[in-house]
Amino acid sequence: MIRYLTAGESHGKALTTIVDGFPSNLEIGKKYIDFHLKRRQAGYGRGGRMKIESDHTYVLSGIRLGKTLGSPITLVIKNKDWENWIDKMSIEKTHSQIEKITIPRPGHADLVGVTKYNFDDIRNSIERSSARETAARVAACTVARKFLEEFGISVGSYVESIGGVYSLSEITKNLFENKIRKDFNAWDISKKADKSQVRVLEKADEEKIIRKIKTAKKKGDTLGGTFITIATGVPIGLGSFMQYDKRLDAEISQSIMSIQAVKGVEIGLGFASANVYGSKFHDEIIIKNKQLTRRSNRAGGIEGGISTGLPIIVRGAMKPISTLMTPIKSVNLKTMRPVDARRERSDFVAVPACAVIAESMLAWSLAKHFLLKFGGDSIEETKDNYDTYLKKLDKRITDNFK
Ligand code: EPS
Repeated sequence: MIRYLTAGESHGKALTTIVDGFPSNLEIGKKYIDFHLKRRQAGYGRGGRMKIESDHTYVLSGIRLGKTLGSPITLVIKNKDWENWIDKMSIEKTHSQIEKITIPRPGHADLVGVTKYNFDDIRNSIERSSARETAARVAACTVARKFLEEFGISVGSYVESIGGVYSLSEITKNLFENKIRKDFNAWDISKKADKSQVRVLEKADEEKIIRKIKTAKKKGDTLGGTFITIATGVPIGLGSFMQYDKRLDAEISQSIMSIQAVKGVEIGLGFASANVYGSKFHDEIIIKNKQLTRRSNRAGGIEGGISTGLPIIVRGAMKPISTLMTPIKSVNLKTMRPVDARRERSDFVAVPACAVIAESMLAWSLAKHFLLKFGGDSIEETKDNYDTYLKKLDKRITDNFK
């Protein structure tokens, strides 16, 4: 069983993650992890913080001579901005006058955090609830991504809309209709999206979306959006219907929903499926090139909590960032009087980054189920287990139903 924890405050000295349970001999290096960390930092609409940080990892354990040891992998990402926060984030009591934050931002974890944890300073809530934590997640999940690559499984993502302005790509339609090339690779989609400042696939739509973000910025407002994350090369059989918590769709939904500011997740055509006849939704089972397959993939690659062997398609919705430069109303907890919510340096839009985080989280969920099914102590043993499964797969149905 793989697992990871993250630790660290947004303006603390560093973010840390311990990744546990991956087999030995997986080839991975700092460069590969840093590459994906950099992708998380990009995107038009981010705030001043991303100009300060240049996220990269310090590997403290678990990797030797370019390969995993099977031991816990410790990754540290320093917060450069900490230098500017040494007093405010002091571990020891300090004699400096530290301003307490008393005005919560609607939509952020400020009010629930101080209520739940009995704080007298909203800063104590802000620090850990901040999406800065996702840098550590991306680092951890990049180990999972590399692991999946060894088995021909890749993940990718793109932005579908920001602030209601859509970039509708043929690719989305073709994915749901199972009309994609056999050698289609989810990572190729990400590579294409990464070329756009807002991570859309249609270059022509980029301008419209940037204009919308500029308008939001001018108004001191923020925007959210939707993104799609995909995995290809996933074999049939990951997940299970035997128990509620073994369902692959449940696992994936939780991991996407756990990303800060995500408010909606759907697998396949999700919500749209509720509005159509069954005959217009379900993926017909057909034989193509002597193999069982589906006419469409509206289920998004999962039926009965188990992967079908078609691409996994997940759509996520991110709410607008809750820190507004033209704030909405709140209450000063010190005076209990109505006031404007507090301004805090933040992003205006972070949907492009959120898509990268979601693709990383998807990689983690898939690696977890892959290892539950095929896990060995070394990568070689895991490959043997997987190869045996694949070899017998086609014969299973034909033999059983003879
Ligand atoms: C950050 C995500 C956002 C940024 C943060 C860095 O976090 P939050 O959820 O708190 O808005 O705004 O930067 C800051 C906290 C800051 O001081 O600018 C990230 O993804 O790294």
